[in-house]
This record gives sequence, structure tokens and C-alpha cells, in this order.
Amino acid sequence: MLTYYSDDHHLHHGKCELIDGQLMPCFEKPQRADHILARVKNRQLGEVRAPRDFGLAPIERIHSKAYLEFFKGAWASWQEQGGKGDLLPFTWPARTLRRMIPNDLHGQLGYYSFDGGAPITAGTWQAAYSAAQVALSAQAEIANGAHSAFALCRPPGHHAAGDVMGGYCYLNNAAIAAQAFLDQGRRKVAILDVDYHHGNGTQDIFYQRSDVLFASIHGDPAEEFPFFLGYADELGEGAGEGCNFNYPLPMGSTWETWSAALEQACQRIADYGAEVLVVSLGVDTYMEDPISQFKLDSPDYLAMGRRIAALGLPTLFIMEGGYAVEAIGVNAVNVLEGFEGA
Ligand code: SP5
Ligand code: ZN
Repeated sequence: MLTYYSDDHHLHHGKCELIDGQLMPCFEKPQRADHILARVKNRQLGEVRAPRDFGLAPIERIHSKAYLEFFKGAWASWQEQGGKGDLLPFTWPARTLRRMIPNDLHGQLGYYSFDGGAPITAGTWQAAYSAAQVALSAQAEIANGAHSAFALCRPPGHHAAGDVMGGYCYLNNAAIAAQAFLDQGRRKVAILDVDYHHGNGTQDIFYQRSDVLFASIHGDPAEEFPFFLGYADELGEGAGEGCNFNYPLPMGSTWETWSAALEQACQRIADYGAEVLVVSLGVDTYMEDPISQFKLDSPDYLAMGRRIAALGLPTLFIMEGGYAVEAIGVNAVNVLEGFEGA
């Protein structure tokens, strides 16, 4: 399996995030992608290629121009104001407030985000832009006939909606790739999100559409981030009704519980008649993940890859979360090796 990867992810390195009332070093850090790349090479998964540049057009199919303009220019505005430190939002247009776009940079940052987990640093735009190109390059590989490809994206994307960043995510790499398949003539794309957290951004982007089926297995949002989306009764709306499936699972879930949900999600994908599959590959379901509460073990990821392969679909794997840095390479590549060995 080919891997697409860009060193540009190193340009994004946020300083801290608020966890349990304490400012902690960001869990979403460059070593994550470095460990996965090392494992891809060590296991000789296949060639590692730099992305092509498809420009902004395929990104604009998912994200609004206003959002992209804001994100691209935010760091420069901050510097003009003499800003020090990462750009972090602190006020959001929550219930009781007006949903308007203020002039002030921090006002705009609040408007275009849903949490304080997506810091903008000097290189964040370039890193996120390159991650989207990594996803598009792997997508093109499959469009050209490959049965599978791995987009080693960082920063991740599945929490980002059309004009909202958050949860370590800025540009929704999986959604951008899925849309590219459709724009090239495919009619039905399925996205399977196996990250520990609900892919709220991806769900929102495709919620009213029938050309993308979204299925997500995640920590019950009643107990876990992102809290405000990802419940089992969210089934899609309008034309998209019946094209959205959430499998919220209890804290502490093991492979036994998790794999039963995977079975159901795969059944939905098969019934839908997807022509191609995009997997939002988060491995923060791992038992030793520092911010998550599932109990999957490393060999379980091989089984996960095998079950996904049994769908028999051309499959694009897109890296999302996973914060147990020492094990992230083994776990992510286990999914890919399970898929290939199946
Ligand atoms: C892509 C992705 O996986 N994003 C996840 C963002 C999660 N941000 C919220 C983290 C909350 C962690 N709470 C941990 C409590 C540990 N005691
Ligand atoms: Zn996650």
C-alpha cells in the first residue's frame, strides 16, 4: 500500500491545551506522525510519496471561502497586532449570544471554532493545507485504480466542519477526499470513522446528503468529547435521511463491544452500495491512550483492518487521532497490514 506524507506537518506544533482544568502540552504533536512514518518504513508497507498540489479548489468544495480566508490570514493578523503565543479562542457564540462575525480577530476565532483545542500557530495553515493535499494525493491514487492508499495526515480533520475548526482539526481531510471522488464521477461514497471521538465535522458536512454515507463508532457523547453531536438518533436529514449512523459506546469498551458495532457499521455500508470507502483512521481507541477511555489492544487493529477489507471496496485510509505516541505507529499500521493480509 502506498503512503502519502508531507514533512510540513512539523510546521504545526501548538503549545498547550486545557485538560481537566490544567494547561497541558498539546497531545496532538508532531511526534505522532513521525512514529507512524517510522513504522510504515520499518514494516515496509510500501513506497512513501510526497503529495501533489491540487490547489485550493477541492478544499473549497467542503470549506467556505470566508473560513479559509480567515484561517489562512489569522496568524499574520495576530503578528501585526504584536500577538505573542498561539492564537487560541476564548469566547464562542453559544446559546443566548448572537451568531455574528465580529471585526476583532479573537471574535472571529470564536465564530469559526467550537472549542479551544485548535491553536493557530505560524505554520498551522501550511501544515493543514499540506495534510489536505496528502489526502487528495492518496485519493487520486485510488481514483487511478489502486485498491487502497494511506494518507498520513497531520493535523487531523474529522472534527472540522465547513466553517468551524476544533478538536485539533482545521480542514476535514476525509470530507475533502470523499468529495473529490464524487466530483470525479463516483456516485456513492461511504466514510467509516473509527476514531475514539465522534466525527462531528464530517457528519455535519454530509448530514443532508445521500451521496455520502457516514458511520461512526465512538465514545458516547453523553460522556465524552465532542458532547454535542454523535448520538444514535442522528440518522440524517432530508435527502440524507438514512445515510448517517452513529454507534456511541460506553466508556471502557473493549474489542468485543467495539467489533460488534463495526459489524453493524459494515452492514450499513454494504447495504448502501458504496463504490468506495474512506476510513477516518483514529487509533485513540487504544487501551493506553492518555485522553481516551476505550480498551482496544494492538492485535485488535489487525482484526479491524481485516473486517474493513472484507467489504471488498477500494479503501482510502486517512489518519485522524491517537495520542499514545509510543504505540501509535504499531496500531495504525496494524490496521493497514490487517487490511492487506485479509
Ligand atoms: C482528532 C481527535 O482525536 N481529536 C480529539 C480532541 C479531543 N479534545 C478533548 C480532549 C478532552 C480530554 N479529556 C481527557 C480527560 C483525561 N483525564
Ligand atoms: Zn479522536
